[in-house]
Amino acid sequence: MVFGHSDRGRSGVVDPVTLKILVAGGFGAGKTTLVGAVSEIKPLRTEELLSEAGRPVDDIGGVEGKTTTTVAMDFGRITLREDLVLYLFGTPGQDRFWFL
Ligand SMILES: Nc1nc2c(ncn2[C@@H]2O[C@H](COP(=O)(O)OP(=O)(O)OP(=O)(O)O)[C@@H](O)[C@H]2O)c(=O)[nH]1
Ligand SMILES: [Mg+2]
Repeated sequence: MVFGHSDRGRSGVVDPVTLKILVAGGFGAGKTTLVGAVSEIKPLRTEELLSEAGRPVDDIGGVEGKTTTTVAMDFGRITLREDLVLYLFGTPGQDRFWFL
């Protein structure tokens, strides 16, 4: 669904207030799982397989069974009311993406 500016007087449609929520945390904390679990749309995911090159720098302690990681941003959406929409962004968790 695409939101744009509306003319309330003619169409009766109200521009929703949109709030952004950033889900941040360490590697494997469950950010992607959270966004996917609560989003009303199919979430945008940027999962890539963990690589051999990343083995020396990516700490998978505690989540040894994890095979992929977020490399850009997750995105999801929740419409709370007609005029109130949440945009959910999930950050990558690996240290090398800390700048994001
Ligand atoms: N026990 C438990 N496990 C969870 C929960 N949420 C997610 N997991 C598991 O923990 C792992 C977390 O995976 P992700 O959701 O990809 O974690 P992430 O924080 O997005 O990981 P990165 O993007 O790689 O930093 C997965 O194996 C999930 O199945 C939770 O609430 N409880
Ligand atoms: Mg993730």
